[in-house]
Amino acid sequence: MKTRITEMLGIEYPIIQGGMAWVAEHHLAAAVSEAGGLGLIGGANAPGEVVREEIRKAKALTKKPFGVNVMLMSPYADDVAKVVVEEGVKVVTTGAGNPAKYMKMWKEAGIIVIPVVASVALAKLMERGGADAVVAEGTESGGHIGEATTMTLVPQVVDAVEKIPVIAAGGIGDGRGIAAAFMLGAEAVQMGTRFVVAKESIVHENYKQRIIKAKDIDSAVTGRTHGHPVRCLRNQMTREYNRLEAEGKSFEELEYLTLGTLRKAVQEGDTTNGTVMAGQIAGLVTKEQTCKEMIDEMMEQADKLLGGCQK
Ligand code: TUI
Repeated sequence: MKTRITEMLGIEYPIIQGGMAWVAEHHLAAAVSEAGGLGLIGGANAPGEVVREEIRKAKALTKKPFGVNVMLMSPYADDVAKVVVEEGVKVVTTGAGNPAKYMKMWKEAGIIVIPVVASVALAKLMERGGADAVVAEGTESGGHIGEATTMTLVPQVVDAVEKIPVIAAGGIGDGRGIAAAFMLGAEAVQMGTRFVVAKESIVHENYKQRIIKAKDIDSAVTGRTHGHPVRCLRNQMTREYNRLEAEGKSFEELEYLTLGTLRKAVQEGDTTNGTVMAGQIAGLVTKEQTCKEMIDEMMEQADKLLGGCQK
């Protein structure tokens, strides 16, 4: 399935792994790239030197292309932005903000820049600023989210940009989701939740099992009232957060409640008091597989569905 995205990135399949904080480290990124997709290392809130080490470890595991996600709300975003240039990273995606101030440096270094956007306005701004593609991420996604759904956002972004290809994200977990994204005009997908449970993923087994056991209605959003909505699976933490949020507690007090809770869930397996970030598609994810098994299975399914449309 050749698209402008597979050609631009030099990958076999139009599947990009999300740059998930604490989850998207070198083992997962290398496994997705080895399986023919594009693996990403998530810069998240990590210092530049930690990200540099991750990049070097991924290079040791795969000769195929992989990328780095720069989380723009990170206090270390400036450092990580420089590290990707110094390490010769081929592809950079950005999240949770506007990457305009790094664009010139990245383009001069020959980096393929793909901002994640949650609105048409930012997509257009990014194209004018020199982005090579955009990821249009719907509110079904895990983690930090925008308002529009994938179904509504993707075709509007496809129509709004003039030249660059669009990657769909949010709520995609199998070949049907990939085929649907292509029907909306996307030329690749970005997926996070399904890859969290990959055999190569280093997240705690409790976290994987929480996703595997999740039902359709298990998704919750914290922080809406303060303009920093984060989607995760509901548990004691989200109930407590939403209770305090309804009481009108300040953003600072609520943030304190969630400090370090993603790490607690991912590394220590505390899925009761930790933050179990995952997208709404968690209910569809039912088994642990290798990244290659996942990608082969999804591409076969998508190919069958799209076969009749491509002729
Ligand atoms: O970035 C994400 N997802 C994330 S980042 C993250 S780390 C975090 N941890 C705790 C609390 C908050 C963040 C977890 N998940 N997705 C990409 C994304 N970007 N979704 C939405 C946006 C976005 C939103 C607003 C991009 C730009 C924007 O405004 C741009 C502007 O003009 O500032």
